[in-house]
Amino acid sequence: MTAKPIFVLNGPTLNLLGTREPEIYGTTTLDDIQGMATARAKSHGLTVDFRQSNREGELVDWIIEAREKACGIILNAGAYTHTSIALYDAIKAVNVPLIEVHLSNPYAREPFRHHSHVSHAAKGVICGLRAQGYEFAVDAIASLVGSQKGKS
Ligand code: DHK
Repeated sequence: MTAKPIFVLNGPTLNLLGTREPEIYGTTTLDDIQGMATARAKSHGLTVDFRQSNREGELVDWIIEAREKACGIILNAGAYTHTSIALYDAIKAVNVPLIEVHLSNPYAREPFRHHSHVSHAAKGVICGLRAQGYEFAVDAIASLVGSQKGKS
């Protein structure tokens, strides 16, 4: 088993999942998503360190922390996706594979959501698949870090 966890980092307002605009984000709560990501990671012989913050600087600190402590990063930066050069710079500064996730499909929504600073630094992007996108992101990190569990 890889010793380092996958950091799963969630940005602003994602703590309200389940009741926040359910027609866009679904009814799955962030606790539910944590459980899904944890179970999926376990199936690959991996673990997750799951966090949420409404503060940009805290997300930057966590990405920098991942440089030493994580095997990969899954990031849903919420609205900071579209505004934060600080997050872009932090991702570029760490040599850890990062998968960007969104519950909704930002490209099918308002024009201000069509640009992502995170995408420029991400290894891959998963959007529009709601909570299941986090499971696919765990699969992607497992593949990128060469997890052997489950391979025949
Ligand atoms: C979540 C948010 O909070 C929005 O600001 C993004 C993203 C989309 C999501 O779909 O998970 O635009």
